Amino acid sequence: MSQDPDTAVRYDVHGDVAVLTIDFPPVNALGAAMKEGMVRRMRQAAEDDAVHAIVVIGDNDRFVAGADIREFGKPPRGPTLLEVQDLLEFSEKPVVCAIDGHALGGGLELALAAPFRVAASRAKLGLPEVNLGLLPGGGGTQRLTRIAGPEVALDLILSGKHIGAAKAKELGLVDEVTDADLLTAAIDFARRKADAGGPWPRAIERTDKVATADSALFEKTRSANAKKWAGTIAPFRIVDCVEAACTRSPQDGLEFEKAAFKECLEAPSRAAQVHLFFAERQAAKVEGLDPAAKPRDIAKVGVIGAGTMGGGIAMSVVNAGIACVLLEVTQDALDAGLEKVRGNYDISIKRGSRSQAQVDAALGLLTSTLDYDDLADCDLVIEAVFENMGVKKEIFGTLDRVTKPDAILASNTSALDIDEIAAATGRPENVIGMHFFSPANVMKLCENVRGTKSSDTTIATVMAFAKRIGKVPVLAGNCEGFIGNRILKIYGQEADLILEQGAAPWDVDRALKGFGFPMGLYLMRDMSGLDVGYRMRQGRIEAGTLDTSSPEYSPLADRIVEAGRHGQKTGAGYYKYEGRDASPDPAVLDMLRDVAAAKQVPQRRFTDEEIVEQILAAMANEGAKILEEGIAQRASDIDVTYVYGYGFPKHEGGPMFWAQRKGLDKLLEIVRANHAKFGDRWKPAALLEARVADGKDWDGKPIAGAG
Ligand code: T1G
Repeated sequence: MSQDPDTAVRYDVHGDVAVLTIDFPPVNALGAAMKEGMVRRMRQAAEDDAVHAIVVIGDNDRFVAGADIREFGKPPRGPTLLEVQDLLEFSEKPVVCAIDGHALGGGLELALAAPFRVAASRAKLGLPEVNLGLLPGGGGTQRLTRIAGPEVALDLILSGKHIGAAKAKELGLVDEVTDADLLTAAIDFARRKADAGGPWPRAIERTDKVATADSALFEKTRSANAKKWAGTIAPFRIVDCVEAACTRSPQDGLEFEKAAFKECLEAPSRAAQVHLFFAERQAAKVEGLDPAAKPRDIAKVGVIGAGTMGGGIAMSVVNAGIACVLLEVTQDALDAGLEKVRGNYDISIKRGSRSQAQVDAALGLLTSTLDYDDLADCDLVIEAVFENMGVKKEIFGTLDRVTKPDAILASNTSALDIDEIAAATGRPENVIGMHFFSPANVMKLCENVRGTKSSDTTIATVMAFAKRIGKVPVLAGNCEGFIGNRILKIYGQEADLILEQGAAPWDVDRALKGFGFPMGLYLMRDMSGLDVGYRMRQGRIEAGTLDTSSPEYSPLADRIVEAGRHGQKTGAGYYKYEGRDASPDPAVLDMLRDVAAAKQVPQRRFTDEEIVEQILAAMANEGAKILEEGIAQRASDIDVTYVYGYGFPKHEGGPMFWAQRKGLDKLLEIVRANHAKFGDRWKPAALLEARVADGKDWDGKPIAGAG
């Protein structure tokens, strides 16, 4: 949105203090107009003889949320951040940045270039660029390190976390914290500094915190994180920049950071992670909802089932400050569930991710019961029991009787038919799926599944509630597996069929890990246990819903379980184990060759790239079918689902982003070639063929330039 620089930054004078107010919706990002406005107003204040000090403050109760991410990849416009910072850093009159709301990324870097900072006690500060595949490119790696030291700088910049005003003051990032009116406090502070006289401090010239830096710190940080950072650039370059702040002159350090920032800006991971930034926000928006369907207020939540999922969901609820009643059917099960919850909190306290006070507050909101009548005043009830439709229907029938008429009833089912569950109640318009991911108190994704009769209010309410409890909500249509597990099935099926063509489980795991998945598929299966899947398949074979003669069915997993190999817990699965150490097992290869021979599958060798391309192409083709069926609202929702729920590497943007960046025409080529080779499971999605024919992207827009 182009805005007039003079409205983007207003100019007022309070006595002898100029106040520059940034008003650049939606979050006061450093857009071209805002930077131009800052340049104009700083010059105006410098030339105004009646002005002896300058305060910079943000309108809308926030300071500056960083660079305007919408401008990345486009030709730069207007003044640079550096030009604005120089006006603050070399001002003859004292400049005070008054921080409320957020000072993030370039916003905090702008403030660090000023000699002084006053923050409202509720303010949050941070350098979250790493979440975008970037690093602070406005001097943040240099100034923050010179103010707070390399250990603090590495912690803040590598994590991208936000810190509160009090912590920021403790670290020396702000000079004063106030609960009073921020503008008044900042003006008083500025006036006091003007009366005291200069010269004004410049963070970039400080040496006290860097002169004694432990040079081994940087190599230690790199090697400790090498595996986690594989495939990315920014974290490594952040360490290099913080090291440069300790080993180079201020100017050299700024130049070093500028080059490192450019490298990250141009890397493929930046486009992928910026895509996810906007995709995550888009996913929370539901197209076509009745605007009058406002989210209901959720003051009390019931959770049915105190197992791993139920306990994790209850924790997410009380962590967000919402009362929660956890229901189980036996006291033993309830006690065990509560014990697990307390254990999780103990770990958080030990790790320092939660304080004792925060845990006490959360547990103070958690009650437990064996009695359904205790759910009578809940606004939302989330069922999280095991995946048995009969049990779920019985529970929903009971909930329908005991809860208030407008209570929303949600199931945490990962694949079962929401309409069938809704039909067990007299209020299908209030029934919906809320599919959490284990561990539910940690994993960000909440896959909300709309039933045919789910009302717009029900949908709007659970989408808003998921955000409120810190989740990333995605809305899915009601089909088997919804978005995530439907693609997961294709992912596992294609990998299994690649094994039959000649790859070993450890080849596939190596390829997936090299692409950026946190863990290989077969190692993960061994960890979760192979017998659960076996029993489900046997049930479907007996029920006649799984055709073992189908080319999509691979008997290897069943042969492995029938050989008593249930995974890590039995010392053997796809791998053999010494404790938790997994190693390739020739016995599995023998089983695999027997399976391949019986199915007469032609054998071939695979490179890691070919394994990844085959599996991801199958996922993207299934994603196209999910899109054309309206199960997902937009391609980026599929990316959000897979990144936040299934560990798809953020620096690759998600399966649909991966395909689009490869080229939908290239994807169609791969799918068509496999269709000719393997038959129907590789039938190209009609939407994919249409998009390629029209030269459009997944969402039907003309293909934009890469990046
Ligand atoms: N640029 C452009 N648009 C942004 C934006 C930004 N920095 N931040 C948010 N938006 C949009 C967002 O897409 C949404 O749009 C609306 O604002 C509300 O956002 C040089 C290079 C500030 C904590 O990473 O963390 O500085 O969907 O829903 O929940 O070193 O936005 O309404 O159309 O998130 O109140 C570094 C990113 C940039 C901060 C507010 N800064 N933003 O949260 O609102 S890189 C960031 C946030 C940088 C320098 C480098 C959050 C927020 P729409 P929202 P919110």
